Amino acid sequence: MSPEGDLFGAGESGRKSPEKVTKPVKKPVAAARSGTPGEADYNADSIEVLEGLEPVRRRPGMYIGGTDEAALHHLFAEVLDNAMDEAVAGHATWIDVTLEADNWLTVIDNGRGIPVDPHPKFPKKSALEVIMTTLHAGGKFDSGASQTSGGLHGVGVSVVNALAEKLEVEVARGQQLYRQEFSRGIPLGKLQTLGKINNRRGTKVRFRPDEQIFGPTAAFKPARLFRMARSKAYLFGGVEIRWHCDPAIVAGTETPPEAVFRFPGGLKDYLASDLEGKELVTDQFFTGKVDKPGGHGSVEWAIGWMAQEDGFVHSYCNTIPTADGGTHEAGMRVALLRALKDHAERVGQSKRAGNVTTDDVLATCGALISVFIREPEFQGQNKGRLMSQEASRVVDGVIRDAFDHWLAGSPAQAAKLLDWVIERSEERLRRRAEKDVSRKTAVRKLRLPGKLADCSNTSMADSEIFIVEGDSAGGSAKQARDRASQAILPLRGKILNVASATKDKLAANQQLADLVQALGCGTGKQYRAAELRYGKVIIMTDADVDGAHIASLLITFFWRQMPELIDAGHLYLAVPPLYKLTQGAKMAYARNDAHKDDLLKSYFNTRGKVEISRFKGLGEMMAAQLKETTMQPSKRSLLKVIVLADQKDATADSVERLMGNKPEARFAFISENAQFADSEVLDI
Ligand code: 0R9
Repeated sequence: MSPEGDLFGAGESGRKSPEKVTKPVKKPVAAARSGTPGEADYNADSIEVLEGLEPVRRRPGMYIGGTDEAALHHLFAEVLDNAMDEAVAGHATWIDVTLEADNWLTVIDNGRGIPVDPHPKFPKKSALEVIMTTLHAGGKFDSGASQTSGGLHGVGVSVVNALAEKLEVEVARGQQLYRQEFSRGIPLGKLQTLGKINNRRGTKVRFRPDEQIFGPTAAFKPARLFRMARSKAYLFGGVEIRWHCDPAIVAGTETPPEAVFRFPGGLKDYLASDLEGKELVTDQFFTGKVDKPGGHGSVEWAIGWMAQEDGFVHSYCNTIPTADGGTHEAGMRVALLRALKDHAERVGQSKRAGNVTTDDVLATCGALISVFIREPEFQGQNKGRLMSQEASRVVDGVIRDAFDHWLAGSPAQAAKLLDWVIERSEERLRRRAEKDVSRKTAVRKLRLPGKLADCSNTSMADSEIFIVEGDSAGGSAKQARDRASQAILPLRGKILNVASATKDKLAANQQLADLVQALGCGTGKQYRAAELRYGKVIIMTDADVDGAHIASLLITFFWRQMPELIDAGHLYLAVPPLYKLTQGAKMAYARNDAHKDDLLKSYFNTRGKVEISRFKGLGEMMAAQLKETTMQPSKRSLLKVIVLADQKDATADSVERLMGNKPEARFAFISENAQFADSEVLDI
């Protein structure tokens, strides 16, 4: 490469960099070799280097987080960050990025140039060679200007060198042009002095990632490089980044082959491009930039509240994305919340704003925050969290003051924002309350008996439960029901007669325990009306004597254990048919013999033959029949079980006599009432 070549030609069209801090260059190291040595041409130094960078090649994941696409692009981030450091320190004004077709990537800056003086510790080597071949070497020579501590949070450019099949560095410094080449971290020769140059300075790094590490198909993605380069320009308004890409690679894509990124508006421009076309809560963004006195760092931010979208916070330290947030983000969150609450107090809204949290403030806001600090400390898996405590304090102070001013300066905007955030907090509380209810419901559902086929409605008013006897009736009822509003609880076998059972027997009875659990309202003194899960509790038994017996046992249970449930009018009896009557196209159901006789006389033609079939039980009915005759609210009849207020004692007495554990009382009752009894009819 000739010193008059185009190496830094790109810079001529750019702005001149300030020369203020350029150090006097010591005698350049003379080129030691004329040719380019092959890989096997190791000398003692190269073996030393190999040992130094060998861990990187052996375990790249430890240094760049893997060997995938993200890791590959980390190489670019590292080189770009070094160039950015030089720009942020005020020594470079432009950076040039070029992607070639065969995966060669070049980054050039117009900074001071990497120092080429002999290294104090290894006087035989230049500083440049040492930083290219020694892990974590950057800091040792760094005059302190480097703020990022290396793009990959300290791993340094030597890692890129170790993982590059080939890497070339050119430095223009002190009117001389220098060059050195490396392969897989090993110098292919000494630093060469190529000759004199005028009015140019800076560093160029050109490299091709090693296929041995990243695989033969790994290739830089132009769109990703483009985005990374553009975002750096947004983060530091004082730099111009020029993008070039072989047109063949981006043909047919949205990535242009050439672009210039220069955003003096900094984060404000960045946010404007991010939120382009989105509906905003306030017309203006809340933005600002404050340099700490004495050049000790700076804070820049841009925040906009969106009306429809979920929010995001993107934070950066020294232009490096801090994906896991950290102290700067924490400072911003606290500042926004406190300033907004202070404002709420000033405008007499402190009560409404009482429950507002940082999450409410940030829920729909797009926020960018960027800090520049010396010697930042990072933590986390990928060192993506800023830990420097100072950042939290500084950001909190700076943003709180500025937000106070912003809110006070435009009351209309502040009112809109405050309303918006308060609504978010109210909505959050509402959602939490709903979640609590559904969690409680879910917990209760878990405790429901296994054989209950519950309905999906959760409100008592919109749901009813059918207590049916036997699995086969339960099966028909499940098919016939409306799943949303009708639950089915099948009970198997005879129900315990609670009027004659001991307390122990009652407590041990699984059927009744299931029933109590399904209803959810407890029994006896523990009865809680508000917890009853169904508005109608419907006993549905066969329309025969056995069915009537079971119904009476269940009613007895409710009378003894949940009298309030009867008093409140929740207990019903279903009225299933006993007969089906057909005459030609005419059809009717009769619930008992008397009803059947009535229908025969009044509904059917008395001269014709009427077919009468008797249902053996609910389980034998087709689901559609059961639905139509007994369960469907619009067609069915229900009998409400009531106890007249003035007959409570008489009822208690009758239940005791009929159902109690004194057979002689029952016998007497039957003898007295036998004349009125109709064995097939249950009239309640
Ligand atoms: C194209 C990508 N650019 C770079 O990698 C790059 C590194 C770099 C640099 C310095 C200047 N420009 C750079 N570009 C530099 C110079 C001086 C002091 N610190 C930094 C100086 O002139 O005194 N360096 C980054 C690390 C080092 N230089 C060092 F460790 F070698 F000092």
